[in-house]
Amino acid sequence: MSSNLEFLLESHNGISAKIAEEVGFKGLWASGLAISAQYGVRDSNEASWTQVLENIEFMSDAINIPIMLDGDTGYGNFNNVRRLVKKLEQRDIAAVCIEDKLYPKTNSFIDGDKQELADIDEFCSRIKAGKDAQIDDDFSIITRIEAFIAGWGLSEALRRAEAYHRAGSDAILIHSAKSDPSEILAFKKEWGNTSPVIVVPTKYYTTPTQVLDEAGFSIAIWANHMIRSSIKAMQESAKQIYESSSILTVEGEIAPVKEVFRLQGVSELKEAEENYLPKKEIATEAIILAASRGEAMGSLTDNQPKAMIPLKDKSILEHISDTYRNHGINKIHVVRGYKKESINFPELNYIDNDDHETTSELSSFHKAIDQISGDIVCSFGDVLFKPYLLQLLDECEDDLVIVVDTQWKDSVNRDRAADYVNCSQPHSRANYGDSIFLESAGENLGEDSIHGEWMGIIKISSAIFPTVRKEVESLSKLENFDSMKMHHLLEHLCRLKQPIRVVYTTGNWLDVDTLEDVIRANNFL
Ligand code: SPV
Ligand code: MG
Repeated sequence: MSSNLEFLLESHNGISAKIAEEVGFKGLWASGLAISAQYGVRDSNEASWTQVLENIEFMSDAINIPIMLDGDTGYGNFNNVRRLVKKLEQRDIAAVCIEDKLYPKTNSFIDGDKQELADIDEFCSRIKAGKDAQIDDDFSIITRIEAFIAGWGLSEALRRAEAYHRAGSDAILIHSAKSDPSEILAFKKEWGNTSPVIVVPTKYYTTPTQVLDEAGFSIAIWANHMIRSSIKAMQESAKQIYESSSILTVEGEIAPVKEVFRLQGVSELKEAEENYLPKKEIATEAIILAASRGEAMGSLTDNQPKAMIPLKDKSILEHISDTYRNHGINKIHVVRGYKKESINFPELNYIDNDDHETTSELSSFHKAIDQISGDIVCSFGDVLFKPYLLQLLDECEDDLVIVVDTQWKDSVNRDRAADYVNCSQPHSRANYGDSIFLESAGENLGEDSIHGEWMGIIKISSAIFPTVRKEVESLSKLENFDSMKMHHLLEHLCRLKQPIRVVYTTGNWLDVDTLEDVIRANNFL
């Protein structure tokens, strides 16, 4: 097939424009029908022309390919068209198509044969005024001939095409409501190459595209397929959610929230924030416990600890320290142990646990708090989490705060050692604003008493810090200290009636323990 024929896809708002651009369309048709429909109104100029302008401005901002606006009849006479052209150029719109009917228009597929056509001379005045108004030579005015739609024949269509061409029209859109292409082919045969001809095969959709190409048409417009596909998808989801009173079954069938963010360009905003926003000065320091090897990772940890395993473009440890830094925590201490020489980023502070082979988490923490005394947030070198969790900690004034995932039942840690917690109230019974405190923590809590899984993130204020240090000191005297984990400290503090505030949340973190987790982490980031 020769490649003369180009295609425009209908779009009706910023996100549909973006999607069309991403799949490869070189240009878009901002359909009047679809824009009206997404506003929930009829294609009868019920949406005002400024509402259309506002909509198309969002589309234009979202993409870099040209847009042809379906400008209906031009929203009035010559004066309205010239003002429209001016406003479209200001919004970087490449072309407008105006049809030879009267304002307010009706969609061509609703009793088209009863529709009144514009007087030819009057319509030509709209074309001329539009062409005179444009500043950019590349702006195009397409004239749409509705003669076939309104029940007139080929000679009327040609008579109009001649007149519009003489008035300055850049291309003709020849419309037809027939289910075969006979009308548009007959027109093209007579019109030849006098000016480019555009078609809208909505009704004669069974016509092979090759036929349109061979006939010499310049552009085929797929005029309403984005709005129609989204209507069907929304109807199916709405029905399913309504009938099941749940969102569980649709979850796998709809775009993930992450995809919404991607289409909105959230990552660009994150970068811009880095560039423009003043860096927050936060006194809090971070401790990352990263001394262990991570045996479950196999040969990936032969020469480096788990925290140094690369995920996407950087190591787990760099992802974690970036999360802290992006939150304004710049003083970051890393407790190293296994293959400590492989961790040497200059911007991080290091504390070594040279007994890493015979000791556990609490021993690493002990070594760290010997050297620090301020407000801290502590987390593990294999736990990725979203910055939002640090925000949750900030919002809590309490001296000791932990973040707990309520979705412990679905956790990938289900068959592994996980830090379960029992709290003063389960999430399900807590009211907004209730303060919830830790009652007990451990790997072996009974199912009935588990209220969530601790993500390993704890905030310790400078006010409580001396107490915590004293308690870690006293635990360090115990025979089994070397095998103690952080949850033993939590449990110990609970027994001492030291309030540990619990912040419940759902997801937004990932414990990277196994090779499958590495794959999960790639999606998480
Ligand atoms: C539109 O998409 O709004 C059009 C094409 O004008 S049609 O609906 O076929 O008239
Ligand atoms: Mg239209």
